[in-house]
Amino acid sequence: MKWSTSLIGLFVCLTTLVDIVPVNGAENPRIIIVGAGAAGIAAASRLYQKGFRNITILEASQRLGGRIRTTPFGGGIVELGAQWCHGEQGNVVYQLASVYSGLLKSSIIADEDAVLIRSTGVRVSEAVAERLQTMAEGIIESEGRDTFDGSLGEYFTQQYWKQLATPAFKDISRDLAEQFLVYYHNYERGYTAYDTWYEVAASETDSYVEPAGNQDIAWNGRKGFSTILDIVSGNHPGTTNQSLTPVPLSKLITYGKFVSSIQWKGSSDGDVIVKAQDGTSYEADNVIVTVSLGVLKENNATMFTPALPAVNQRAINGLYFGTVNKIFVLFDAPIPEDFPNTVHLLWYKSDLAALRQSPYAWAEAVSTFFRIDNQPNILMAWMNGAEGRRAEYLRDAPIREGILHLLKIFAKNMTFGNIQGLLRSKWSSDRLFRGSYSSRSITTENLNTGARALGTPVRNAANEPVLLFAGEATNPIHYSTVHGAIDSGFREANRLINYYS
Ligand SMILES: Cc1cc2nc3c(=O)[nH]c(=O)nc-3n(C[C@H](O)[C@H](O)[C@H](O)COP(=O)(O)OP(=O)(O)OC[C@H]3O[C@@H](n4cnc5c(N)ncnc54)[C@H](O)[C@@H]3O)c2cc1C
Ligand SMILES: *[C@@H]1O[C@H](CO)[C@@H](O)[C@H](O)[C@H]1NC(C)=O
Ligand SMILES: *[C@@H]1O[C@H](CO)[C@@H](O)[C@H](O)[C@H]1NC(C)=O
Ligand SMILES: *[C@@H]1O[C@H](CO)[C@@H](O)[C@H](O)[C@H]1NC(C)=O
Ligand SMILES: CC(=O)N[C@H]1CO[C@H](CO)[C@@H](O)[C@@H]1O
Repeated sequence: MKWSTSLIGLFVCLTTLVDIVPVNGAENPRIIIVGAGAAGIAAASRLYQKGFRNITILEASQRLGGRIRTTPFGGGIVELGAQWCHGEQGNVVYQLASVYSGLLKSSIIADEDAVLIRSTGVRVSEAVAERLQTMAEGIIESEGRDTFDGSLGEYFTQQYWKQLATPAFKDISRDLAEQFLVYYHNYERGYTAYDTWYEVAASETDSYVEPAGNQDIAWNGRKGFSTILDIVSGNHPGTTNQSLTPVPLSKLITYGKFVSSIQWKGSSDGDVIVKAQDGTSYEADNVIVTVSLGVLKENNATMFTPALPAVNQRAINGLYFGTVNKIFVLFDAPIPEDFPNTVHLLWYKSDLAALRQSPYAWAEAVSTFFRIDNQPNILMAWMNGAEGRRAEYLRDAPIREGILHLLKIFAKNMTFGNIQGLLRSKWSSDRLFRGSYSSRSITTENLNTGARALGTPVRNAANEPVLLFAGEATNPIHYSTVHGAIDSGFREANRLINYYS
């Protein structure tokens, strides 16, 4: 770090003014942010608001947003990544976006209860479905998990069969109970991004704290969820918040820079040296790394020189990074009116066995069909687990046939239009992500690590935070979400703001 004490003193005097008078010139600390996803943009914006001007965002792809990936399709947009704002209170996405009228609205999936359909095409009665769902959610949220020494799968199945043995559930057939269990596991592994709940500890050190309020809030407008990036950076048209200076993102971001090496110690002048795969090299006083946990896992051996401290390494190894994918199917006619907003698939054992022997075996990955907001001709399927990950390598044709096969089974009596187009995510095979979002496995707990460990800043000999980590996986209470990513970006920007003040 090249700031002399006198300069720091000067900066202290200026900090009260910087909101209005940005500090310019070479004395500005040079800050590199790796990754232009939600966390990177939030960090850049917070620093910019506080007068930092020498900010460079290195982004490997040619677009901003990362796992916010709003994509034109079917005359409107779909979200290949983040889709819903989950909750209102204590959710920075809601807090920032709800001041603009008409941007957010309750999603159609919040309007009605999910419908369970069995592989005979018969629906489970609403009352029974609700009792089963409430019971299952109760087990997931129960305090007994905390003291259970085993996997979530073991805990859940034990509790589930215990409940089913009680008089309250004596009307539920063994068949239905088994079908529900298989579906619920499939859904849950998509929702929380792991392959099976037997690899997840029942008791988690980092427990997700759910922001209160509606968990299914959708976006209106042409830019969908990516609107939040405009809002965070003061670039949303009609921004009236005078206290937010528009951040010139196109000037700060350099695209096509896959950062392959960060030398955080040992340079002659104490600079951090960041190298991109194309051979270009950058110097900085501080670097905020926001790449996904999947990217960190894959590149850990070569990305940092010297190797990261044990606390960060253990977190990279121990935290889990799972995959969930989406398929959007565009029909030339609206989805039939009888088709519910959310449909969970319940398999009879023999039907599932037949599926596994069929050319559509991959389709076991699908737990749920959703209608999506503002797009009456589009159906969305979620693909979970290892089968869903493998399906990334299939061509579109077998995916399309598999979807039609599922609809023939679960929507027997309904007539869909012709398929006009297919769009799907491939989060695992994409080297810029290597998965969808972070979660916790038994290894996470055994290594006694977590989001805080991953987010521990790396300091040089002078105790300056030279290498900082943001991104959803570093958020101990809001991991796996956009609000978690934004909070983490603000957190690391604040760390530098405090350090320099
Ligand atoms: C299918 C899916 C559904 C989701 N649904 C929701 C939802 O409904 N609601 C919700 O709140 N959240 C949801 N999420 C989670 C949410 O999208 C993420 O938590 C959040 O967007 C992560 O932001 P980030 O900034 O931490 O990381 P990222 O968005 O991954 O940003 C990191 C950036 O770094 C870049 N990069 C990677 N490697 C390098 C490198 N070596 N050098 C330079 N740049 C690099 C990447 O291209 C990327 O732009 C979903 C995610 C997925 C995948
Ligand atoms: C950032 O710092 C570098 C090195 O001191 C300097 O060359 C460059 O002009 C600075 N950029 C801005 C925008 O201040
Ligand atoms: C299809 O069957 C379900 C229940 O089995 C019923 O609710 C729905 O109305 C039927 N739809 C049509 C188009 O017949
Ligand atoms: C305006 O921006 C400031 C700084 O980011 C923030 O604290 C405040 O909540 C914002 N106000 C509104 C109404 O969005
Ligand atoms: C943090 C860390 O070093 N983890 C892994 C890095 O990559 C090598 C090789 O892939 C693994 O063996 C390490 O455990």
